[in-house]
Amino acid sequence: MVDFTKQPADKGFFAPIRFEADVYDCEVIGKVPTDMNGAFVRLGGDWLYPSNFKDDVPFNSDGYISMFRFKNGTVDFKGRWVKTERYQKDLAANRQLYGYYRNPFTDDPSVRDPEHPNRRTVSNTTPLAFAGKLYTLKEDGLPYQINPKTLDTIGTHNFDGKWHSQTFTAHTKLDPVSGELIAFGYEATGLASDDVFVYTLDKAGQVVHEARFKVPYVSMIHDVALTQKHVIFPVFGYVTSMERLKAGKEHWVWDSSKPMYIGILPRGSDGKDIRWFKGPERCMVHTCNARTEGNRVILEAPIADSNQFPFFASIDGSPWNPQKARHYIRRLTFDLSSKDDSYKEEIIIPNQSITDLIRIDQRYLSLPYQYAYAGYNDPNRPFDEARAGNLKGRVQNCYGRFDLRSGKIDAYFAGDSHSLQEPYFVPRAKKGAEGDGYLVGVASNFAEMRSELIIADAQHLEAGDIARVILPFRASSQVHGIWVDEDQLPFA
Ligand code: V55
Ligand code: FE
Repeated sequence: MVDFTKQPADKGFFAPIRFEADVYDCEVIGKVPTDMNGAFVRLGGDWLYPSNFKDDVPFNSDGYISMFRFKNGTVDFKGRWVKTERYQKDLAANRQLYGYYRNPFTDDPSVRDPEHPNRRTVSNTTPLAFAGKLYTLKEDGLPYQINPKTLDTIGTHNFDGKWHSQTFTAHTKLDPVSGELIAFGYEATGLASDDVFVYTLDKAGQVVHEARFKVPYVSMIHDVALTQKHVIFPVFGYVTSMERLKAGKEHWVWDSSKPMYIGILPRGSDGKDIRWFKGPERCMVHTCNARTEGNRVILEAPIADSNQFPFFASIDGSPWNPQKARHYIRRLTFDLSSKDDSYKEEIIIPNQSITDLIRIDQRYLSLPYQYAYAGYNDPNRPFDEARAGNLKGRVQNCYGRFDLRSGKIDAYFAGDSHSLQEPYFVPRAKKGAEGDGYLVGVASNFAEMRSELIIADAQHLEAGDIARVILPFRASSQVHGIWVDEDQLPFA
């Protein structure tokens, strides 16, 4: 029997949905472009059983994968839990056997295994389609392979034993020039370990290169950035230790005394020549894009001044500061010919804070580019406050296309009772000018208590959407979503 009254935060639009779904030929408002063939695949969490801890974090909920499958102007929807080892054990026991997010010491003795923390992953963060296979990713475990036709879970994947890290990041980087995938794992040799292993996988999905290095301090390396020459690793304020884990605490705590370190690893290096730059307290969970120009490495990212997550506590007990949690798109410039370890920071879009769920035209990853896409809230747009419930204060009512050269913003407004999840840029064709394509993303319609997939012309956001795919229910909430072309996966 399940008792969700223990989780006061998970109500309204954030309550678990608790069912698996199939909707054939979804209702559509407008017209779905017939040149969109493939799927928008989303991953997030939906608690099978609630956490045993009131102060646990949402990142600990069971992985749930869903997809909007596009074929010749029609869309089918499918949603399935990721049937992890943990999901199966919980379901067999009819209760939550696992404890806090990333703390195996708080697990039930029947499953407690701190030597193999990756076996308790919920696999709830990002879908990955690579070399003809579909995976779900979470940074504390190995990928789970998923059947792209049925969304059934196949099992964990270790790349023929060549993936030596215990963990696999949620944010891989596909080089659009070489077709290689750069991926890594941190806490690679065990809980709170300072080892990072970095891998290159070729187009066929084979591991072809490994690099290893140690971090200045153990931190959440959620995302990296890729250039044609370098991989960039941010290390900042979220800290952990074996002591705090053994004491039964949450994995991460924010330490504002920690400088941000940025590690720049030459691609192809074995890890020994990683170079660390150092700056003031910052929070950079996600990156936007980066490039190497001669001796300079240039990185753009949504960056906050301090702890961006209200649910991770401060090490000194100070309250969460919402002002310092706001993200602005900033540019960091690193001079590889300099002798010191400092870098330059500029805010390039100073008049609009955004969510850190930022996207680009992936065909321009690691290359010079112009546009970024992200959700944000414009308080000057009409807002149906009476119906917003617990979405109030966290509504994102716009998608913006941010021109990083001119600072100009082209905005899509979703409506007075809609909050937008992370967008994704879908190019119109395999090759083409940057930004020519569609922007897609799921809106939570809190007036109707249903989810809607928005499809807009990415070059004319202000014009409104081309189509909305309507679900007759709330879809489980998303962390990240990706567009997958028809020919990338065996959907049939
Ligand atoms: C993030 C999300 C996670 C996680 C670590 O958004 C970082 C950042 C959904 O899980 O485990
Ligand atoms: Fe992420």
